[in-house]
Amino acid sequence: MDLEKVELKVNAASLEAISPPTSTGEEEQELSRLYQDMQNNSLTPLWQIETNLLSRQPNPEAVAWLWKWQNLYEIARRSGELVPIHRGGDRRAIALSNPGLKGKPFATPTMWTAVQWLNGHEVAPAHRHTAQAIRFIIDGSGSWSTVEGDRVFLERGDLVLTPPMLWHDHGSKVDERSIWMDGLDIPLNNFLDASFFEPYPAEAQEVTQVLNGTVLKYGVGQLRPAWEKPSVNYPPMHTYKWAETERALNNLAQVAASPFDDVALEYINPQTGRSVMQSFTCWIQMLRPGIHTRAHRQVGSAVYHVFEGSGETIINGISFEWEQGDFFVVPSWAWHEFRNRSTDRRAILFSMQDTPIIAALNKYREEAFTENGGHQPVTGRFTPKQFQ
Ligand code: GTQ
Ligand code: FE2
Repeated sequence: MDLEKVELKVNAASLEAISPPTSTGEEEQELSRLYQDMQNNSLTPLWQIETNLLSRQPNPEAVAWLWKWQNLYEIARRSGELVPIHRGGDRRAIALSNPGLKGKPFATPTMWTAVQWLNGHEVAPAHRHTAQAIRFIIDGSGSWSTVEGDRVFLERGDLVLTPPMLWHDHGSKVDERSIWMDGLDIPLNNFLDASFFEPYPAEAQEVTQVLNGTVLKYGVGQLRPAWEKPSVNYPPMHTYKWAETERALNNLAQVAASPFDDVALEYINPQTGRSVMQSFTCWIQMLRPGIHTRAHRQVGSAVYHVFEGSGETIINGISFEWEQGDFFVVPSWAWHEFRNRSTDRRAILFSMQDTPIIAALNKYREEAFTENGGHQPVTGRFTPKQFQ
């Protein structure tokens, strides 16, 4: 549990280790000239950085963190008043910026998570990009997303997918504002130097089929229009409606649950069984009243949004108390367990996790916490920043 923080710096001990004890002043001078020449020639000796480079276990820069809904909402609302949506920015999205990531606007090393605010009667203009995207609707009704000509109306709890290079715009014909969570693989996409982006020639796409057509055509999931081929790269439907998701949670709760995550479901492409995006997966989980799960840890990072209820996640021994609307991050290889202290209210968490990319590269590992009945000793409490 105590991750050793090994600093990247020239280590005096290792310098001594490689110079013979009998070394003369002249040899030491030679050696320091050697290191200087390495630096001048853009070279680095492995023997001085190895412990950090090949750490014994993941040593993430991202930290466990919690963002309060009250703050997010207020800041998004004020942005809605002061900041128009225009081409170039395209979206009124405010990114959760992990304090461990040195000012980068990313929630974890692989994932961008933002809160997006759309005023009534606004349009967030159409564009497409190689970054893979999802949105999970938090509040407001009457707004829509059009993905590749399919327009879907958005309600609380819906998951909307924007696979790579599909045109998408969001808009509204009602007075009420809409607010949702955005999840994209922007940091991974940029790390791999794979970013392409194109604005659409018009503000919004033309709608090319019946409204909510994607849901009508594919929403049941277990049946496919017989004349179509299975959709392999990403799911055939762009939207997973909350009513279906909730039904699945309630059904699963009658049958089985995970000791680590309680009643947890992964959104999948029903035609392949795979995650909705290649670079990250989405989960919905219900923590039943009174549940306290066992701790475990995995390679890969996760961002959670509290869709409903309140509770606690203990991450590496620190208690993170959350309530509806909050967001929190679990970094790679961090012990974590969930608790719903309420005796009568369920808690529901939506999350995005970078497991698919980790697993695809054969880097996935997980471990259960076996001591103390599977529960970590709590050594502290996270104090969230409160909006002033
Ligand atoms: O809604 O299309 O948070 O393209 C970042 C980039 C949202 C979007 C974001 C995007 C979008
Ligand atoms: Fe986009």
